[in-house]
Amino acid sequence: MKASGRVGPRRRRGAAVAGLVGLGVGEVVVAARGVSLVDNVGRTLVDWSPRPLVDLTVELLGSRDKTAIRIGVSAAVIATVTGLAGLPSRTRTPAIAALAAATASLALRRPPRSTMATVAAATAGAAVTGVGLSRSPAGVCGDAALAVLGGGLMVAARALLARGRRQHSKLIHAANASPCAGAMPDEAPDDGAEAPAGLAPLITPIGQFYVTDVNLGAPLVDPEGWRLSVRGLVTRPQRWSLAELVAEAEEFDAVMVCIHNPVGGHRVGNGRWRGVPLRAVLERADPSARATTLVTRAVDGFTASFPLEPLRTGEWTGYVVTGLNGEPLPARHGYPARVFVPGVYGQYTGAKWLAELELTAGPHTDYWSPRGWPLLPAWVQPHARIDVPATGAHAGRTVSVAGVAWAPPHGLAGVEVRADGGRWQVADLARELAPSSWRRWRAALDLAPGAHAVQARAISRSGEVQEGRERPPFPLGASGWHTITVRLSP
Ligand SMILES: Nc1nc2c(c(=O)[nH]1)N[C@H]1C(S)=C(S)[C@@H](COP(=O)(O)O)O[C@H]1N2
Ligand SMILES: [Mo]
Repeated sequence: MKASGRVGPRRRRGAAVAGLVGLGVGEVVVAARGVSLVDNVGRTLVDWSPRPLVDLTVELLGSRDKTAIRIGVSAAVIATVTGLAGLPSRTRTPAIAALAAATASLALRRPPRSTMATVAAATAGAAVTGVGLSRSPAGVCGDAALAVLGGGLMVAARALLARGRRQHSKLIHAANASPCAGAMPDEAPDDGAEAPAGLAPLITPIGQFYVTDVNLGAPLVDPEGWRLSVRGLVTRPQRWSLAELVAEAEEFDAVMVCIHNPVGGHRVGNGRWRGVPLRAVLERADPSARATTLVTRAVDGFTASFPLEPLRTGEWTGYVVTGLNGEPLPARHGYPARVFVPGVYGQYTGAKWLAELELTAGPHTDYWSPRGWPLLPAWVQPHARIDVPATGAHAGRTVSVAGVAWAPPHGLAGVEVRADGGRWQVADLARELAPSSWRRWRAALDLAPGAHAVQARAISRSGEVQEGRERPPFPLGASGWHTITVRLSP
């Protein structure tokens, strides 16, 4: 074999396969510990991405962004291995070792970490890749067989991770079966609305509730050893067990909105939550007079902070949440506990997978602050979304329009609809569950044959009218009126 020189397509193909098999071996080794190298590297790259790139990815890919990141990271590792194929064998081995070390250190940058498993995986992956690169080039069939093996290992690793998640979810339910749960809602929520097909449910089912975070897979927290510590500038530091929190939790209905939610979008969910009021949690710890800021810190290193005063006085109502829709908080939504201040956009509303509440003096640099987002919590803007009818052709002259609208924390005062920039017409509102909850609405519009632009806007109880000017999510949340096109046949 030549020690260096030009790399032919066969050699490149063989190297790509070696990279894939090596990565597959590494993924299987860590998956047993519930970790993925690819996911953790992806998470670090997301951390390092400039905000406009993150915004663009969210806009273009929506909930498929995580799959795209996984594919991108895997492809980058394989491409790097392919690039190393041309090196003389003397330098190739240290280069592969360096690639493995870089992968491991990128994967270990942020908690939660599994150092031993990550190092073992990177080592195993590098060894397999090294062997693969030093063998003489195989034929198409040999490479194809190895590629299938590598792909199979990647799939097996995802299956192991999924099994770990299922076991965790059983653990969650076992830990919350018995008295500490108390999470079943007293009665099914009802707003009296006759819901046409296509209208969002009053309470968003957990499976449809949007998920947004800076991880590629949810951190799985063991409830047994978990404690919520309340520390920093307090006279009585606290350590809450999950059972203690659950025992004091109250039910509340509220909508949670991601600041990336576009006009008319679905990065929003209306939940029936259970949580301990932050005011009570703070009172027990007794913040010192110097404390000005409450930092909510998660096991993934994410933080979101609040000015302390409005939370202490109850001007802003917040909770340490332990339950959603009659169930313990699902892993993806922050099990075992998260902070939620209804009315504040998701990225400011508190940490999921809560590890501690820290009281500090002076402002705190949060996860999003260095990424250019405003420092203070941003408040959800009043918003009306049209769910019905679907854009497209309709028969008849009267079109029934329906949707959901929200204006937390003060509540929704009204929704108005109009066609083709005409007069705003008041919509009927279904019964309100709570001011912070969303409300379903409907209206009938009489329209002539042809195409019409139908719009809706929300008005909050504090007198705020939803802004019609279109703005992107950065920096204060998207604005503009949701507009659909309805076509009436002649
Ligand atoms: N620990 C942690 N908490 C977090 C985040 C995160 O990345 N890590 N993302 C925030 C953002 S941007 C939003 S919109 C909400 C989303 O909550 P959900 O996924 O339960 O809908 O969680 C917030 N809390
Ligand atoms: Mo978000």
